Amino acid sequence: MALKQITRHDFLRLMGIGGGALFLSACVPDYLKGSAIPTTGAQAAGPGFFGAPEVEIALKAVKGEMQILPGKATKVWRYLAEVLNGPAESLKVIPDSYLGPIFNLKKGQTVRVHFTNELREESIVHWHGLHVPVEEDGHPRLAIKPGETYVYDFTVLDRAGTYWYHPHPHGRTGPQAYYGLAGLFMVTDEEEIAPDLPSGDYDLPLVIQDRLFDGDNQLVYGGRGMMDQMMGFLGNRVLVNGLPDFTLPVATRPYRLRLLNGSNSRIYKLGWDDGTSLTVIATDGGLLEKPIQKDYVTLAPAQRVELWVDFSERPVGEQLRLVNLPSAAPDSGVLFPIMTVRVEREESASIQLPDRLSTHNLRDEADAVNRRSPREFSLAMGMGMGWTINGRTFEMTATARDEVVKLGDLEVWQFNNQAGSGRGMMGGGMALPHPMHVHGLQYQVIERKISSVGRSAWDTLSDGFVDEGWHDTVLVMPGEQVKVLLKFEDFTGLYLYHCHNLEHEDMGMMRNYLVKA
Ligand SMILES: [Cu+2]
Repeated sequence: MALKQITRHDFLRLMGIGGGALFLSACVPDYLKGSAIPTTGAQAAGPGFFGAPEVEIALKAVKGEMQILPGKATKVWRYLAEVLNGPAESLKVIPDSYLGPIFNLKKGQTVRVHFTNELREESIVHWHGLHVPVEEDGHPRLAIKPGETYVYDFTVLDRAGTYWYHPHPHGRTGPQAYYGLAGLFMVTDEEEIAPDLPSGDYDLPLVIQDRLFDGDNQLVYGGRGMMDQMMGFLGNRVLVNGLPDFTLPVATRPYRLRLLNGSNSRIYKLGWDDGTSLTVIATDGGLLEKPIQKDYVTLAPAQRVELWVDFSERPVGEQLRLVNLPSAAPDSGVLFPIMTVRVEREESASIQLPDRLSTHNLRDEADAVNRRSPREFSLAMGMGMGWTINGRTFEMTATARDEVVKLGDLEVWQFNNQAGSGRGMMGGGMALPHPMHVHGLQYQVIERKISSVGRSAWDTLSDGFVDEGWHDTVLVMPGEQVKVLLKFEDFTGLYLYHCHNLEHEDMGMMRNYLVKA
């Protein structure tokens, strides 16, 4: 039995026992296990907590069907979940959607998730953006076989924000997410409650995904072979929360819209079709310090952005479209609709956009241990190997010498997207945008530099970058160098960093980094 990997029979038995059971294995090498370093503060019960968790959830990945388009139902893969113990509101189902239930947890809560794989292939769940120990992070080496259950134990340590969860088995993340395996993971805390933000029915998640359907209403994936892998999957139809032609009925008042780009590879340039600017209040890692106005927002795969949208000046009956504006992102030359908002009823609300949203304890680049020579990662097409990071592709448990970091260190990482030779997209110098994700932490984006070769494409998207605040995924355009500032706290062991274009990731544009004590 591998680490915390139990059979169905054990799962049922465990249910009878209740909390407190810990599944530790002797067969996993120490360096892979990682360890919990006690954190300061009374709140930090820490991972591998003892006693019963405050919230216990059974989650499973299954195959099913959804009515998405008129006519025949679409075969999908789904996450289903139920609360075994704890508040019922810990899970919220999005009606009529293949998306998994929304986890709805409070900072500081201890959580146990029993994940059962009912697919016909290996899978494992990654809690995207969360600061959890390595055994809870969904590394592909922990993937479980059909019929098996993996038990996650962790404390929600992150600040309030819109995180998410999705599969992470090596080589199959793209198709598994594409067929429907993904869900949001919301965290709330005291700081978030302080500013008067729209809540309840006025706080809405919007998961944006592109899909391709065949004439029989079935999802098509990988049909273009090598092209799909090199470019990343690009669909011809946008779904919001799993629904086509999404229309959002609203009242004449402010809303909080939480956007996740849950697409495999598509980059969106989001704007309102009447030119209204967007008010951004949060990023991957939660609320910004203060709202930011943008003409448009660039949202790469896995990124989240939250908007404050006030419909109070709009007459009942008015329609507004959120659209993808033309840009140099792959397959994005034309404007296409994302969703329609329809003002349906009068309603007054006394809340106003707060000047201040939260306080960030931002770090200073001057304090980084490698401030003079950042750790550099070259993103490029390798000869005959597809996309590479520093000339390497994924190895399940290996780290190179330059991928070992020290617990407690603050570091600067610099992603260098090679611009290519300018010989065209499919020539020797193919260059594409890469949304770079680092597991287990939130970082700051501190600097961008664009080469003259990449400048014209960059100019079509760069005003939409929201670099303020906390991030777990940053878009690195061809010819661009992006510096991020990250700190390795609390946990040692093997984490991942990779491109979140899921086809690039599945091809191996992913590596481990090892946090050593
Ligand atoms: Cu990539």
